[in-house]
Amino acid sequence: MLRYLTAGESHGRCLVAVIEGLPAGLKLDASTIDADLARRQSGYGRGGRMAIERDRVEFLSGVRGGETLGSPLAMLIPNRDWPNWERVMSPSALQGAVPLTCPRPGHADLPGVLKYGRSDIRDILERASARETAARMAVGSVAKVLLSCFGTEVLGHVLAIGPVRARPANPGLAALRKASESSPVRCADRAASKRMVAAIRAAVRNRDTIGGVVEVRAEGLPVGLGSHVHWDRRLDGRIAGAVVSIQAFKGVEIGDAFAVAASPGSRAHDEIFRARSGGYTRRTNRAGGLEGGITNGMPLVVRAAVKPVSTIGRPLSTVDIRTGRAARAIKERSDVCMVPAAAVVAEAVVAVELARAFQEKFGGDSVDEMKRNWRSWAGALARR
Ligand code: EPS
Repeated sequence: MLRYLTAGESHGRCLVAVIEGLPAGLKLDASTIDADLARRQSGYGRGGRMAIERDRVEFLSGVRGGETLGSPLAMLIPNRDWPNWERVMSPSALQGAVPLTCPRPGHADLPGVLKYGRSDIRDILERASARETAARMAVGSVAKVLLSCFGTEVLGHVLAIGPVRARPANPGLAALRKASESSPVRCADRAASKRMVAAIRAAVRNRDTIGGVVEVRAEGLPVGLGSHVHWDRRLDGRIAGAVVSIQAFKGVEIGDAFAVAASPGSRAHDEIFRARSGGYTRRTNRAGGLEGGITNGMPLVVRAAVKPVSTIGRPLSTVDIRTGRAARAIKERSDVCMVPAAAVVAEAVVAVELARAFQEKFGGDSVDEMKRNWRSWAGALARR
């Protein structure tokens, strides 16, 4: 089974990711992963930290001569900010670390200190921080390399920032990639991109933060990934769980879920037709590529809501956990908007879930074995 863990604090020495269950023979080059790490760092609205970090991955194990071995793949991403934090984040005696005691509403600060019995909020925020998504991005990047062996591509882009929404369009993945990757906010609609940048500027002026909506699309998926038979094998549930597990994500829909909830059944589903080339096809994709937790051969469409960053320049009311008195929340260096980064992190976690589903369906200890099983499945489907 493909699975992974990450370790690392935001201002600690480094981030680490370990992936287990990758097939042998996957061609991996650190530069591919570094390119995705750079995508995650870009986007209008990021704070001062991104000027410090230049995320790069180092393979610690699991790769030899540019190919995976089937053994655990361990990756390390150094934190360039570490020298500035060595004293505050030291694993041994702390020197000059002032405890943070005013929790931010919306952050893990308060439930975290209560749950873990801590008196310094830093003990919570360091791991709750979205810095951890750099490690998840590296894992997702490897998953995308595996998916590309089977002609599957995944892309995250931005649909809305604050009140500004992109015009609905579905130009296909290649055109969507070109347009969104050249936008400062990762949005394929150029006019909306400009208004999104203006909305972020307004948030900066107001010393506020701003959230948005991202979308992940995957094309080239075979029919039959996931399963209807058990709740934890339904691919829609796994994808939704993975997406809302990303820092600051609060909501998710698959296909046109929320619009469909307001439609009659006769306009909620995707009618089935015989394809000219054999097999089956649809003229709509309201289900977003999944029926009964199983891929149906249509593109996967996942959208998600990202809340505004909870570190706000004009802090909200809170209670000081040391004194019990009313106070203002912590104001640390942070991002004003991280929705463009959130889109690529969502892409990464969806890619991981899809790669897991591929591995379950096509098995195999090597990429070649997986490919044989995949081709045989495609042949069997063509005869249905
Ligand atoms: C974050 C706060 C900021 C962000 C950080 C997430 O960092 P700092 O506190 O060092 O200014 O830049 O995101 C990253 C470092 C990153 O790589 O995405 C937070 O509190 O969640």
